[in-house]
Amino acid sequence: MTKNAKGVMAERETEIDAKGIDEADAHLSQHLSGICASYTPIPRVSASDLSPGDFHQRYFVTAAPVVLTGATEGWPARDWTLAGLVERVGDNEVFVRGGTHRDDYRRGDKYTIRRDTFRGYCADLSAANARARSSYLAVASMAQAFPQLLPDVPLPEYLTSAQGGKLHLGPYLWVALKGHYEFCHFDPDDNFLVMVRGSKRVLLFGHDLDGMYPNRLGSLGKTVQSQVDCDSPDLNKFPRFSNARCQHTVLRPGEMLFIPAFVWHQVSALETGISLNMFYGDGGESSYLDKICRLPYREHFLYWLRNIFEQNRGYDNFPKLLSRLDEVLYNFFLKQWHEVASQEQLKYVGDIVRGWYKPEIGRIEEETGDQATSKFPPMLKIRGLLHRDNTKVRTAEENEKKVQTAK
Ligand SMILES: O=C(O)CCC(=O)C(=O)O
Repeated sequence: MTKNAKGVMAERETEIDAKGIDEADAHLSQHLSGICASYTPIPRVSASDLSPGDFHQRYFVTAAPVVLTGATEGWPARDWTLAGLVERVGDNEVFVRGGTHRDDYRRGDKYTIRRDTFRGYCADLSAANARARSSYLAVASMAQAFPQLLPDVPLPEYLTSAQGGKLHLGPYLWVALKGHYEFCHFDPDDNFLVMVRGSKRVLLFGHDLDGMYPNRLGSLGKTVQSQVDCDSPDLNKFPRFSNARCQHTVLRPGEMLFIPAFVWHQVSALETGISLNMFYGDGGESSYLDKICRLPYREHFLYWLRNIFEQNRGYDNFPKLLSRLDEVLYNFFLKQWHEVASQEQLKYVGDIVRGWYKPEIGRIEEETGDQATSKFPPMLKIRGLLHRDNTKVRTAEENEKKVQTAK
């Protein structure tokens, strides 16, 4: 056996302590099972027993989450270790979230961001120091941050086959310290979450705006976050959380979880580890848009879209954005999901948006006579937690200086 292979084996052996993981999961799950209206395991199916066509019919079309075991056999990424990745891509620059131990992070309200090298971040993780406990290397675009690793991550057949879909974004890399709590949220895409090393506890809460208390409209971020801390829900503040229906699993190396679009999810790292994910949707020109305008997605899609409009409301170009709504929506759907919206879809969504902003639109028409002037319509922007207006990204030197000052 080569030295590197030995290293991989050693890491695998120490990582799989099934009893410890089950105990941690049981501890975290204890109160939830007594609180939620239902608490059931996410079904697990062996990929060798599930063709892409069957996955499509049984899970994708019905928006039913499933853990696919053995779905990543043969992926070079299955041999990754943190030490091995540091050797290969340690000098690559990454953006690391900070403040992840704080309550406002658990609500998805706020985090800082700093530049580091992958090596620097992993050194903190190995030391399990205070900075590691308040940091997360989350949603790192492999194409941008780790292009050398892209060949190690093939897209699953469930996505690439004729019955598969269209990749929206990713793959992304996530590296978490044991104990990290990722805020509960939903994404505007179907999603495969793949565990490479370590394990994560995943809680899903379906499509449920009422029981999950989304942050107020206009909250920053591409996702919609829940105010509920799923580890210790405050039922005095969030009583309807007791109506939530929870599905849970512990995702282990090599396993892949299908999280349907707009399904609430909360993820906690039971061990330090590496995971990947890819955001996608239905294949075809505009089938994804068709799907999310229908049940069970519609209410969440519209809440998400309204949240994005509200993020743009305070900006000078908001009236122009409303006055050229069809073009704005067309460009937005193309950018988000590579969807080419039809006239009918634009009318359907546009009428809903016009309903939200009727008074503003009335005023604009009075003031401007509804004349479009510039060649290009303004862009509907997702003003993320990372939004440049609000968050300063520190350079490695500034960061180092801050660390030195703090010592
Ligand atoms: O693994 C995590 O911490 C979160 C993953 C996630 O939110 C996602 O895959 O959408």
